[in-house]
Amino acid sequence: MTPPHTPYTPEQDRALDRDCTTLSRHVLQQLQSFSADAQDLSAIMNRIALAGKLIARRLSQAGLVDDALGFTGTTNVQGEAVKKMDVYANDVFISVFKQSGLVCRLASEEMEHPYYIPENCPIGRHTLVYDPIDGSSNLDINLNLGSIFAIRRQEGTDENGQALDLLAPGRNQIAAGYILYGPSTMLVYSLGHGVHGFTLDPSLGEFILSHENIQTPDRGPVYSVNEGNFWQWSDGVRSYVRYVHKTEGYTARYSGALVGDFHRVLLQGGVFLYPGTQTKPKGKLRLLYEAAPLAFLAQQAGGRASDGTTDILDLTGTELHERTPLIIGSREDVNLVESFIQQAPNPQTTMELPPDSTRPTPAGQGA
Ligand code: AHM
Ligand code: MG
Repeated sequence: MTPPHTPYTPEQDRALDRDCTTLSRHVLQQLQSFSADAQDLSAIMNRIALAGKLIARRLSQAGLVDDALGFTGTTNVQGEAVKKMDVYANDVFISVFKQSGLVCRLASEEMEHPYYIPENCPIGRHTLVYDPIDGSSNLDINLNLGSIFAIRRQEGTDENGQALDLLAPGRNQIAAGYILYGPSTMLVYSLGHGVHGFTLDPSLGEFILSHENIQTPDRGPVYSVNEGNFWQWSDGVRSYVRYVHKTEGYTARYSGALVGDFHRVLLQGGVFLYPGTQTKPKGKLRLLYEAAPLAFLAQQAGGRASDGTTDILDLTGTELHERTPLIIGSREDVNLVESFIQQAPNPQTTMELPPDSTRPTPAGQGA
């Protein structure tokens, strides 16, 4: 029987207020410490949240203000067309950390080399790695987007300015998370003690705990992959996708923005894949600021992430903007994809591209 409608009472509001857990309070609770390091991490998370609020605000007005949408006319270090919002969001992260005394380097998808803040280095030996706007092809059509981040501790002095310590495995990350700009803005993060989701209450300007201790189901119905690349995948990936086509209970979901697609499988189970293709053998996604942070979250939520043979958290990079194939989500689903890849007669084989493989990139989409 449907319970009778309970009329709203001001007490409900007060009860909610009393239970509101803000991000900064949560970080300190998670660390169970008020040490200087814990305070630093709490402050870093607060700055990331501030960047998320600024970006969310700009996105919510993007169709109404000048110079928010569209391309800059330049390409980034990876040869991808840069959008105005990519630049804005990258600058937001820099500006919220610039005079914070909290991090001494910022490494991002939009910068060839890390941005150094030398005056912070003696006190703040953390590095923030981030993708300021992920899923840029969704920008001009008002669909979901994200920012991805991880906090790493600087190993060594990085005297030659090459940031080689950032190539260490993702298991070394201290914290990781993302901000999802969807119908509501959410910040999901982990400090290595479970995964927790916060929803931005715009009336308070605060991220409030809404999804505590997220657990990914061991398997789920969703497979999330760009099937437009079908003929460019290896035999193993194609066999897996043929298998889900023939098996009852699977459903496809793909938004073209990793954060939203990952958020779905994190909460509801299933698997997201961006495998290598013939033109991009390591796929499209970057290890340092896309795959590794999300792998950290997946693992903390009981799921996992792989490049097809190796756990993403065990991969060491050879360069800052290195790409990796990514298979991420529910543990059993990731294992299943891996088994198709590993059992394929020749894991490296890819089909010849069909003759009309040079179709133009659709308007509004970068590389
Ligand atoms: P971006 O960081 O330049 O936006 O690229 C990453 C995005 C991911 O969000 C998404 O999963 C993927 O690219 C989509 O690529 P495709 O359009 O090839 O399916
Ligand atoms: Mg990205």
